[in-house]
Amino acid sequence: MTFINKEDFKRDFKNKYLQIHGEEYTSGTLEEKYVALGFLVREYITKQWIETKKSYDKDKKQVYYFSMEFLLGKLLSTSLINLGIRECLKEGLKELNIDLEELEEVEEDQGLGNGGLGRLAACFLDSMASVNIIGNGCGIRYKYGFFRQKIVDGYQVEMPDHWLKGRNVWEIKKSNKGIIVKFGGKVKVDSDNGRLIFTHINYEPVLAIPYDTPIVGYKNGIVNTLRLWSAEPLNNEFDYLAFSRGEYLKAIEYKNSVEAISQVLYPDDNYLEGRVLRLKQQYFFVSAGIQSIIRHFKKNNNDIKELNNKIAIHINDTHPSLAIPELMRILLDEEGLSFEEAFYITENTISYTNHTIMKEALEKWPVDMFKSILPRIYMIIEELNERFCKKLWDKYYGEWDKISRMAIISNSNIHMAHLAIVGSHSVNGVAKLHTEILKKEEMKEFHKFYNEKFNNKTNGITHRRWLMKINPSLTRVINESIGEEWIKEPERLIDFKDYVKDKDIINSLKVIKLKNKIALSNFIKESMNIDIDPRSIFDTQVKRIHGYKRQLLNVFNILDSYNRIINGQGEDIHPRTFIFGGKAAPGYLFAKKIIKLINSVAYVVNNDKRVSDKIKVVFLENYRVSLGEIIIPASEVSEQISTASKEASGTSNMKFMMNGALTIATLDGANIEILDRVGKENIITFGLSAKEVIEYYKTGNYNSRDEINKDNRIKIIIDQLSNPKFNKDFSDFQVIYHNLITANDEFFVLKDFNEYIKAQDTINSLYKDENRWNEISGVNIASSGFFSSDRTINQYKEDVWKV
Ligand code: 26Q
Repeated sequence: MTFINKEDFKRDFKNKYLQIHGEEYTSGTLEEKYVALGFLVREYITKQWIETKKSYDKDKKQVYYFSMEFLLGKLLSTSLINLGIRECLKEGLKELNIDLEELEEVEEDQGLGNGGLGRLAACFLDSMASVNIIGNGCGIRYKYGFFRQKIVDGYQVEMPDHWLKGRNVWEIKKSNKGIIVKFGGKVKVDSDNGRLIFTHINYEPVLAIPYDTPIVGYKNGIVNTLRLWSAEPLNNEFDYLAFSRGEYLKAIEYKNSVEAISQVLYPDDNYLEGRVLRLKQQYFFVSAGIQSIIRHFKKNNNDIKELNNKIAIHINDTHPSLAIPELMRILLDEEGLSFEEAFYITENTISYTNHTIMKEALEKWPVDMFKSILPRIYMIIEELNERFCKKLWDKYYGEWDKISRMAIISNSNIHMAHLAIVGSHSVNGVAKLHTEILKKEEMKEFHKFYNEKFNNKTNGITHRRWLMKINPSLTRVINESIGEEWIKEPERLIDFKDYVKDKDIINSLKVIKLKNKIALSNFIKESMNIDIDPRSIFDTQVKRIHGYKRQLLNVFNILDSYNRIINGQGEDIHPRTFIFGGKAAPGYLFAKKIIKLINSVAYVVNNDKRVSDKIKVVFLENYRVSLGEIIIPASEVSEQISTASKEASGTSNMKFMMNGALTIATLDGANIEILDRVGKENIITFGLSAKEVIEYYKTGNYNSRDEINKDNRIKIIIDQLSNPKFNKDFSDFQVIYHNLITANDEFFVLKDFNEYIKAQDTINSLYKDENRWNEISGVNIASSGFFSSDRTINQYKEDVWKV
């Protein structure tokens, strides 16, 4: 029962095609058909969008999710699934000789994010709409998303992602809802009857124009909004400069400097580069977002002091933490509240998620730079800092070191995490272990001071995309055994556990996995011309390339297997295909060398007849949401091997599990909670614990050379790094060598090597019993419901947003 039937749809489609392209659909290209279908679907969505907006009860609390990144991927098929009309449209199109899946392929990925944090924001939007929260996204409409990766001679090459070159059928530009954001200039201070009045003068105005994208809830009639802001020059300003004073070049400079703000997504993750433009991006979207929230709020409410009861603003990491002083600014300078009143409202409106404990990722801005770009915001931060330090003085009188460690401003830097903690009522980590480390290590002094603010919200993923969309055959088998209730209540997937010993189910799981593996093999054959054996174990590590994620450890296992096979000791090694994907930050040399190393090893291994029926290695270029959607359902081993304590949560671990892969994991991030759910027989864990890693860092008692001396296998592998067979350019892997030896192997690759190899051997022996393997696979699927982002969002809703 839906709002459209096949015949009406066919008529609508033909009309839409005619209206847009001025021709009959029969002669059109795939692109033209995609565009017509996209606009038609948007029209269907718009009816529900308007209904949703009308139904906003002005007493009901609204959530705004602020994020520098939203990694949506493609929207057509998930929107159709959520509308409940995908099957109907598919059949209708088929009768018009059009293949829906071919059209879905045409859509560009919306890649406005780096990795986990950006994809999490996208999963959260889907879940908010699906669990009936009025939840809006707020971010930046980057003209260029995350770069496209090409592999040339084994090296990563970055190309621009011009994702808007075709037509974006989803966004709607709201030209009449522009907002002015002010940069630079000075603050004039006057006194009016003892009250200070702050006026921002001589600033550079930037016009923020919103583009709205509909976010469709699952079969509930709800359509929320993702609002992305684009920076434009203020027209009259441009004209004025250009034509009345003839300062043509100045006008062009102004235009360029403004447009630069929403030009490109910064491609760093878990690493901070303190660029002026990045700071401008942050203030730009936060200021536009907060101003528009207040404007909308005041339409329905006359008491600004009610703000925190009607609005919850969530900040995705510290990147949007200027929301705190920006909201303060509006409450102080525009609404005339006292500092205490403004702070009370701000603190109770804003909540903050931390995604990392890596020191090099913690944001800080030099005071001088900050002051010149955001003079009024700086004054507010200064005052927040003074008041906060005063509280610290009262409590910790005499402990000056502690006070300076906790201050928002210290050593001429503004510490954004401190600002975020002080200015919000909730601070959460993204997995149990991560939250514990925040409380006991990284933020322990803040945790002592603000005990009640800290809480855990283990991440999740939307099962609508990461199971229903990408693995329809598995979805069918689940539905046929336990019914469809799990779709609305994903934790009911656990009912599937009763079926995992069933012969027919085990057989179906086998058949489905093989089918998905064949599809991936075909994709690899077409895109890289490499033949892989669908009967081999598909072992996958796809994620950003980073030292702490330890792709290097994975490579060491491959080299060790290679050496064993060549020495005639590889009988127990089951044929395996090692699949990699992921991008390195363009300035992160070590990560780029890891990519080169994987490709060099792939070249040697894939071309050596002695091992080619046992191991294959492929690095798939340009890993992105839509590539993950092909790789994940075809994978059998999920590599989650970060140095314990470093991966805040991980979310690909959840995606693989939900599609029946077995996890080989360190006790890090959400891996621990996967273990808790599946039980130790159904996951393979190895390596140092977080406690041990932290202890080594504290004592400095680790020496990587000891590991090399102890273990001849490691010695051989390290020698291979400089063997011309792997390494035509001798200097190529010096950075890796240096990292392991001179820099004392900061991520404990060598320390965990032996246990990792043993864990890999366990996989080889488990795989021998196909039935047992698939039973474990079934347990993983059945236990994955907890990791639906619907659960996560409901927890935020209850504990943090109080909607
Ligand atoms: C900061 C300053 C300047 C330029 C870039 C950045 C920047 C950009 C992106 C810093 C960090 C990121 C992304 C971080 C990220 O994706 N973290 C991951 O978040 C996931 C969702 O919570 C977790 O599952 C992962 O463990 C965590 O690594």
